[in-house]
Amino acid sequence: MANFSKTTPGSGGDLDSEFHSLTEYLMTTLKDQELTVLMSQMALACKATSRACAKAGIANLFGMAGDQNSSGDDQKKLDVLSNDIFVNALLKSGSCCVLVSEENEEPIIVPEKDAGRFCVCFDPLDGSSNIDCNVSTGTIFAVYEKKTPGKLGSVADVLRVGSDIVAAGYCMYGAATELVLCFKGQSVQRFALDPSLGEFVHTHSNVTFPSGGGKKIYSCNEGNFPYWDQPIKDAVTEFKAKKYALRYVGSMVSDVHRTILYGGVFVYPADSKSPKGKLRVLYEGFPMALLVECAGGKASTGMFNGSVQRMLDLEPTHVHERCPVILGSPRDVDFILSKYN
Ligand code: AHM
Ligand code: MG
Repeated sequence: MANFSKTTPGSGGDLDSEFHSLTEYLMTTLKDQELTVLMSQMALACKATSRACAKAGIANLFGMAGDQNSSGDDQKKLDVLSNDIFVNALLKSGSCCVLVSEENEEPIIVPEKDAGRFCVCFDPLDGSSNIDCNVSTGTIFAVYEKKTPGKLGSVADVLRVGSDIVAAGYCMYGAATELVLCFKGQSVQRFALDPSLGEFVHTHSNVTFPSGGGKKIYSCNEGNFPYWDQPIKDAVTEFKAKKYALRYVGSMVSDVHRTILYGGVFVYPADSKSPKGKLRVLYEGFPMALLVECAGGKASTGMFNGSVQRMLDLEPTHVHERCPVILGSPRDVDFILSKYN
């Protein structure tokens, strides 16, 4: 059996005779058939979405679909297609009872005959503003185990603290397609899609933030500076004085991926225009917070509803609720939070 606790070199090239796949990882480490099937279907949907993004130009998939999503944002063709891909794959898995998607106003309650133990909250294609100009986008997801009695799931199964999440991950559709995963109590793992094999190949174990905080990078939409509270303004002003670099893709998956690998901090704070911030708790804030914490980082809301809170301690009351996000290396998150003292 492969030892997934050690860092393995990138593999899966045409001449390699030994590599470890996501399928092997799931089957040998999870010991839970229903969760394995769920994650396999999730990976299949990521591959199909990756293919759709790669072919968008030639398949006429750029542009608007002509409708709006749960938050009133205009939907793009790829938003709609990727949502259909994930909903269909997860419904067919037989392991889900509730699905919450950014693209669906109401949670999908899976009929009893097809229902399983898990609830999945996901943003099928995050970073919509980047779709048409071919900048990286991504899928973000969190998995909960059903807690209410009976086979039929309910919204109460997903409106709970983030620390109840049993698995979280994101798939980045960039120069390469990468899947980054974390199961509760386990370390963060990276897989890259080998298109010629059609399989996610294991590339890195025990992904952690660089020691000491890593590169000095802050990542935020600084155009919102005038609307931030004073502690966030002070922190960003000091980052500049300390010669931090500003890096901001505008796709949460890319910005968080870089933050975990290189270090620094990603911030989407509350502001006077959006007092709850922009990003959604269930399928943006929570899964990223779990991954960041599992990688040795910190995730906070900053000042929110009167106190500075660990993000995973929030208890949302609505499936599309938003929260401010401050996540990254302890060095930089603690520095920002110290401004609230
Ligand atoms: P979306 O779900 O509509 O794509 O919005 C979420 C995205 C995140 O990926 C990103 O961090 C943020 O919105 C960027 O927002 P802004 O354009 O305000 O900087
Ligand atoms: Mg989104």
